Amino acid sequence: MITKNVMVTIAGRPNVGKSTLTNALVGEKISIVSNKPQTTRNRIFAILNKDDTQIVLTDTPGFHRAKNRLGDYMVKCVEESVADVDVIALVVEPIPNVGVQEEQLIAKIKATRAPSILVINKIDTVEKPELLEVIAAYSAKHNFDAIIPVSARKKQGLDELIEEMKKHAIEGPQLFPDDMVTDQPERQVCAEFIREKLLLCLQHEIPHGTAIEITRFAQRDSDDVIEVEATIYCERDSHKGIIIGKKGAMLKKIGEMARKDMETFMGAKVYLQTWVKVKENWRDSAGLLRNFGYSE
Ligand SMILES: Nc1nc2c(ncn2[C@@H]2O[C@H](COP(=O)(O)OP(=O)(O)O)[C@@H](O)[C@H]2O)c(=O)[nH]1
Ligand SMILES: [Mg+2]
Repeated sequence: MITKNVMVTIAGRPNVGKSTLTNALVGEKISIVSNKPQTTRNRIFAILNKDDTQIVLTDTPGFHRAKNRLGDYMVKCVEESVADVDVIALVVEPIPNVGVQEEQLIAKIKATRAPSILVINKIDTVEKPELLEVIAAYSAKHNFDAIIPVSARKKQGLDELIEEMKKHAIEGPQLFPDDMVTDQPERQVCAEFIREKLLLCLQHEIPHGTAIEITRFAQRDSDDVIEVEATIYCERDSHKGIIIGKKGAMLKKIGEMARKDMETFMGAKVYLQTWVKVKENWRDSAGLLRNFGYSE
């Protein structure tokens, strides 16, 4: 029986592993991951129930300077998520000096006076003495309620982190139903899987200039297969050619990988069809941003 809840914002610079950690904590892939900054565009709720407590994690786009309307929206998502939370989990690299972005986030944490957990991620990449230096460097900057070293990738330290989050839970209603792992609709998660594969397969600015629109999302009556039709928007004709690839090879590869993730997420077979279209400057068009789900 759920009798308590806690809202936790996962904060941190791009690429520290916020989305990987969110997925590892929930045990399902909800938030897409890549080695490129600004992978996450929306605020995403991830929900996990542990004993009597519902933990609602907020994965956010990393904090950055907005260069266009899409950027404005992403920054707003971060600011709003820091405004109304019970606990802030600051995720950092296992590097023993506190970077400028971390300094800024720590200043925000101090300003909100919210309880804070320092999560030192990627401990699979360092030795113990180095980790101790990281702990010392951050302890000197802020009196964190707890410091938890983890490896989101290797799933180490997660139970300790969950226990720490639970300590901040308050008596209250169950906010989301038992079987709900995210507030994102399935079609949105599916769109994100395609974007993740674009980030994985394509270089430089191309994936950052893409957006996905799911134009059909329906379960077939005859065999329960879910039919998904998606249009990938990009900013230039030359990008379109690259996304499609020689004889359609790239688009096929992207589609196959995305389909597998969709099938795992929804527990059903998926029939995916994809198209590529050019829409210049969509990142600065309020109307198009709304179409792609990047608005309140
Ligand atoms: N070695 C290692 N890499 C990790 C770990 N967690 C995340 N990563 C990698 O760091 C990169 C950024 O991860 P992501 O979750 O997208 O970061 P975000 O931008 O903070 O959401 C990806 O290439 C991940 O595979 C970890 O615990 N160990
Ligand atoms: Mg992310």
